[in-house]
Amino acid sequence: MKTGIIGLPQVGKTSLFTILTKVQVDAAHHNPREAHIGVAKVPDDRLDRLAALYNPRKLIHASVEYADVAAMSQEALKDTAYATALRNVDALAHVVRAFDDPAIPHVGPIDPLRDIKNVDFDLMINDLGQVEKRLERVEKDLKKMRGPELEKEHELLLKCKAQLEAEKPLRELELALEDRKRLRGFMFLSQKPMLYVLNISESADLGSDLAGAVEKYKVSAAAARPATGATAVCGKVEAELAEMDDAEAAEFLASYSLKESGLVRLIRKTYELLGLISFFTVGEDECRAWTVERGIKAVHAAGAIHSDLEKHFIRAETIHWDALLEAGSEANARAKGTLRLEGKDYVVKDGDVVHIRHSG
Ligand SMILES: Nc1nc2c(ncn2[C@@H]2O[C@H](COP(=O)(O)OP(=O)(O)OP(=O)(O)O)[C@@H](O)[C@H]2O)c(=O)[nH]1
Ligand SMILES: [Mg+2]
Repeated sequence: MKTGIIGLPQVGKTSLFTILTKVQVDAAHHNPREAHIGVAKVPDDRLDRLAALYNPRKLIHASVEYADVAAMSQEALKDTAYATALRNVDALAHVVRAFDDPAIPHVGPIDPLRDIKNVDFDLMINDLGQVEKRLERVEKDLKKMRGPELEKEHELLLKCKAQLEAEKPLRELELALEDRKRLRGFMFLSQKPMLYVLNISESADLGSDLAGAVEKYKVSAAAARPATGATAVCGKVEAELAEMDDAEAAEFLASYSLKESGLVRLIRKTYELLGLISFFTVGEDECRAWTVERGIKAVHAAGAIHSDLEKHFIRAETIHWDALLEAGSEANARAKGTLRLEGKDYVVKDGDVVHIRHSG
């Protein structure tokens, strides 16, 4: 699962990418049409607290992948390499300029909602081009020979076309599973989940400025649409934070009356938007977060750990992370009856601690 960091020129995409993934970008020696790829650790206080209980030799957090792509424009989207890099991501994080800085040019006055609409529009135009190209082909083929599958595709493409012409992104189209499969190969840009990331100015009251930014810049309505979210960061402060050790960072955050870095929220939001959850495995050897899709059944979650565990699955010993902390140990939890034995079809919850019993 990969999230593409997109946005207009000079809004802070690469800065954010670097802070998130610690991957240094050498702009001078890089083809701007290619994406940089990096991995960010998903901060998880629940896992940290479990680790404090087990004191494991290894502690492994979940991770999410980010891709930093060149600035968005109609022109850039015409470039096949650029469009392909974008199509290959699973979600988009659109970094929107909301910070003041006369030294960094921007297209006109600072207006996040305008930028959001413009970039969304460019994505939809690109999809519309794809749809029209395919429609032309399908209509030609239909003239030669009618077939039920082709007719269904035709109908679906017309639906997409109408949606895009109404300036609505494809992610808002309600589709049956079959139709979603039919569209999969197109990797439409406006169908991907979208997170708007407001990059705001540094201020003395950054805590409440971050909390209020989505509202202040009138992005709440846009963010409330299906498969869409919004959050705010302050790139400048995050860059300073990235240079500090944990104790310094905590003090620095407190001085801005912040509980956590904006980046932590950004990563968590990305995770949510991608429909991902974490479950944990714990022990003295290793405490680890595993990433799975929301709604996954225990037997398939076991497969995320190892395919043998899925094949030879018997039961999943399960307890929610906070119940385990409260009990103090698995033995206590078993005695209290809070450690449950779940079968194959149990739907794993975010924050479950799972131990797979298997016959392998
Ligand atoms: N004041 C201020 N400047 C920032 C912030 N974030 C980035 N910048 C500056 O803006 C400039 C562009 O930052 P980048 O991170 O390269 O932006 P980008 O979106 O990757 O730019 P392109 O890839 O060229 O489109 C740099 O000079 C940064 O130092 C911020 O939060 N506040
Ligand atoms: Mg950049």
